[in-house]
Amino acid sequence: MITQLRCGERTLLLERPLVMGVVNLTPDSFSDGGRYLEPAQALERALTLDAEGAAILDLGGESTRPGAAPVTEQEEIRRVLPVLERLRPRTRAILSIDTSKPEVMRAAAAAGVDLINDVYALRAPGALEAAAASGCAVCLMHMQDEPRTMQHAPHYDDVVGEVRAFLAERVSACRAAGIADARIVLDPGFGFGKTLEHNLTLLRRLEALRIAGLPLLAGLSRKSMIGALTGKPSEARVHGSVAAALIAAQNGARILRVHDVAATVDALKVLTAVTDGSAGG
Ligand code: HH2
Repeated sequence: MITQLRCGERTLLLERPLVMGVVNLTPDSFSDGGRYLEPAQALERALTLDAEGAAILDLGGESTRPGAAPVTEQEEIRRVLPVLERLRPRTRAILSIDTSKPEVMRAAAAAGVDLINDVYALRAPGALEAAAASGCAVCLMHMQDEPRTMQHAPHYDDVVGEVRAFLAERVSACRAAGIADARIVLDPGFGFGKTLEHNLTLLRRLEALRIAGLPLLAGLSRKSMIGALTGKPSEARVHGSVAAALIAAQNGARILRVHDVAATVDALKVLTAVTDGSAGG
């Protein structure tokens, strides 16, 4: 298994599961939309998540929730860049940009971002080239359909096999574009064109998605599957989300994308203490 992720000039060690904290700079994200729209508020939020132990801070200027309104390149850059520029000199955390647009990737890379997190897995025209040229690490996520319609009628004959085949194809496309395996992270895309059953199957069989030893990322935090299982609204899904993150880590995920960083970091400390000790008996 690959335990070092190359992010430009930097290396992220993935020997143990790490937390990626979500900073949404959007008016309409499903769990925290509109709360951190001003650059100063967003910066403060990012620094709080950093202090809580996030190894990666993921900044997003476009919501991908079902039915969310699309955002132009210029608007996305306007939302994200001022925060990135102020954040870069103030943290050692890996900075990630959650985007699918090549122009945004280029602007973010110039501002010092280390990782490109793309829910379209670099399928937009020019995205592969922009990511390759950036030197950044990339996260390739599976999505069936597109955000506007993805939850209408998700269907798979074999959800694990199909997600795996998609990710394998995207890894090949990255390699052909000059992105080395040491720069790639894979993500099944929980909630992106999936029913509750599909999500549970993917979580149960996460390890089957490891392709060429590449590290896996899981984003389960506050998602509707947690709501379906607990009956709670998004702001009250912390406990369910921590449980899901822990299961994902036990099943092989090395990066957990979460809103509730402090709680997840504590839970992972407990898990890591148990798994680290297991080798010595
Ligand atoms: N989920 C969301 C956004 N980006 N990126 C990856 N790699 N994996 C995920 O599961 C993932 C993601 C959706 O969550 P959130 O950012 O909270 O909401 P929104 O898209 O509405 O901003």
